[in-house]
Amino acid sequence: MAHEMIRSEERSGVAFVTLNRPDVLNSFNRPMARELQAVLDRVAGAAEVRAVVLTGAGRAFCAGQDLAEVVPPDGSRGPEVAEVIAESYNPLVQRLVALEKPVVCAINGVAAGAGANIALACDFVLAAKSASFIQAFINIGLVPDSGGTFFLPRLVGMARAKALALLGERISAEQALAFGMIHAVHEPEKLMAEAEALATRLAQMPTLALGLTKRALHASLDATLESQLELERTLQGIAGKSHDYHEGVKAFQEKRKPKFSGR
Ligand code: T3D
Repeated sequence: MAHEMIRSEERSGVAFVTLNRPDVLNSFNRPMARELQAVLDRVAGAAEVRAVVLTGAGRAFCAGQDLAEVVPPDGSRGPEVAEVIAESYNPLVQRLVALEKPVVCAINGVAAGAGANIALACDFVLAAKSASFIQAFINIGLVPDSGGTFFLPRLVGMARAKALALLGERISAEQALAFGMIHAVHEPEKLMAEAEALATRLAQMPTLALGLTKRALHASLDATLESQLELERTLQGIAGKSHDYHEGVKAFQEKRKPKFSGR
């Protein structure tokens, strides 16, 4: 695609999306956030894309907001912080959560600030052993954004979430794994192959059911048992009418591997 700050290519049903501002550790300025939003919109509407890998170019995953954009070194006035959140980060996190296709985030280096929290909005986070995570906000006098105050306590518990957000210290990929913040850690040279293998496997699964499962799990975070049971009934009603459900059952009965089309 003709994007500059976001590279995007597709193969075997997987969209590989790369944050591409390596000189500033792939930090987000507003054009890059807009490009990523546009890529996610395209992926959402492309039936042939059945899984996504999100990663960063160069030595970092993402250093969060480009601080030169919001506080220009020449002393000129940058955009309002709340405006940047509304335009850049909230729509990104909402798109990642609402995308009814699995997103594998491959953390190839440091993930700081909004970069760390955008990763947490993905469905699987794989990190290189050399990668690290920092809730960098407090170090510059800000509060965590991009869903950090929502996802962190749910993933790691309140005590660890407070330590991460209030101290702003860097933690290693291994620590993030031990905290239950991420899915797996790999040797740096194997990270992309592992991410591709997982995404390719997901791209051959029943995409509709994966998307509905993702929707149900997210809805459970602020649901009652009653509302969740009702949602499961509704979503199962949709999945039960899918081509892949019929193929799955037929394959089971015929003692063969199912061939899911995503429909
Ligand atoms: O509008 C708003 O502000 C609201 C939005 C908030 C969302 C947020 O994400 S707030 C948090 C913003 N991010 C940070 O505060 C992180 C700042 N960066 C760092 O703390 C460190 O760079 C890292 C821990 C991420 C990595 O450290 P290190 O030692 O590996 O690299 P470095 O030398 O600090 O950085 C390398 C280059 O990238 C350097 O440029 P130079 O000197 O080579 O020309 C550095 O200035 C640049 N860079 C790193 N992070 C950012 C950045 N440039 C702009 N913005 C950045 N966030």
